[in-house]
Amino acid sequence: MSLLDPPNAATLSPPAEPRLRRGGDERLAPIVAKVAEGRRLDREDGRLLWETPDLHTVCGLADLVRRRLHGDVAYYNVNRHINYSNVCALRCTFCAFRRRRDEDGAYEMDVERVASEAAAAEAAGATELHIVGGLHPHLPFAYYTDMLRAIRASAPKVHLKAFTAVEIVHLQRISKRGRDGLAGLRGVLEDLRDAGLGSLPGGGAEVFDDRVHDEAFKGKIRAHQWLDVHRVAHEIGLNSNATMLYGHVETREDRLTHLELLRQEQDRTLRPWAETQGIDLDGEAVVLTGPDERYPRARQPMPGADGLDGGYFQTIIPLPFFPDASELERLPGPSGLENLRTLAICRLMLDNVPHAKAFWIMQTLPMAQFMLQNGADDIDGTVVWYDITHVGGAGTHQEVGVTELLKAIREAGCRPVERDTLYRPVERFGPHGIDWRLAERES
Ligand code: V47
Repeated sequence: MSLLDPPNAATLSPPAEPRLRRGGDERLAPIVAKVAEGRRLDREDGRLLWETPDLHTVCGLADLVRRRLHGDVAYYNVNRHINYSNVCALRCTFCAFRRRRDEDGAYEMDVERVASEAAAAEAAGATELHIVGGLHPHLPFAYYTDMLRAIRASAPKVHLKAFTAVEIVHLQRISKRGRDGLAGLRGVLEDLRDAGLGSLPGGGAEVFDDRVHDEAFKGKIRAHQWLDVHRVAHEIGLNSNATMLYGHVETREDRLTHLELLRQEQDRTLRPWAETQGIDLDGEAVVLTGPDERYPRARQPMPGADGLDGGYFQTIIPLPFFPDASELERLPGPSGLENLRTLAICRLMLDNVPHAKAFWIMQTLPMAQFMLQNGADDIDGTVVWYDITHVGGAGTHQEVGVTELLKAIREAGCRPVERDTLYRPVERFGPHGIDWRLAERES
């Protein structure tokens, strides 16, 4: 084996029982005991996880629960992002993507262009399109449903993960259902689903706090509206993701509130399923990260599982704030250690969300690789074009091939598994690795 060969995942030792390392922060002992037993961490625990200098133990615990959930598997996917327009009526101070309609660099794609990009993505083997844009003041609701239908026609197999909750509320308004409350929201989501929408991405959540909202993204939807959109999406059978944008004007306390609100919502969603699975609830809490004996049947929800009527949050994606070219350029953005700790704490506090994603485009591939050993089980995909942030001066063209993703995952001591958007394993066949089908799940 040359020094450049990645180590074999099988050479890594299996997860140890959680314990405090010698010289570790003794205050963490009760948290270690809770993780060992699969009991929920509370807000005080969260505070300590942020405060302690013993990052080693924090990351070790996150790695342990990640291994309980996923063993040595690390997920990636073959995807493309399409940002159909950067024109946006909002003025979020952290955003360097938005343009006014009359501003240099403003663009909007017509439906044909989006459909042809989708066809090219499918022809290149992508299983997923991630489609988002700004709140365009003039495009009508029909543009969005036409776009989905046109993609369905030009790329019938690809999964459409599209529109943040912020866009969905905008669509509710422009389709004149703003006054119909949750029924109006449901109508919009049903129309989009019927036109081809497959799931919702996690964007637009930022940080669930009113002060931060007013300072950094005034005019955007508030926490309860973001949660309403995802709840209704789940009710009509769509899965979704959740993000947390951190490292700007929020406090660590605000981040804990954000995670608690997501956790509460997911408890509510998953409780009937957990009861069907005989999962031993921790009071009202559905904890998926405990020791094996707490899960007589399935440990994790899968689409269409017994007792599961609709969708749920699949993955938490902590997004580190990048100040470059935004109105908050004066801020430094989070450090590497803060990124690592935030990921680990997300993994530990969000014990009822099956996956934690280190989005390599924002974390960088070397950091995402490291995160696979500290709580993350997913590094997202091949992406190709990414417009929202430009990390370290990167251009919009950011592509890593599957070979590079595989190498990064193996080097981290993990076993790469290609997934579709719903975390079902994908199998490639044919001469160029472009054809794909869903694989049988390992038991
Ligand atoms: O909502 C905007 C964030 C998000 C900046 O669901 C910024 O699988 C950092 O949600 N610095 C969009 N972040 C990205 C997103 C996402 C990405 C990958 C996968 C998934 C998924 C979702 O990007 C926005 C906002 O929170 N963002 N500006 C910035 N300067």
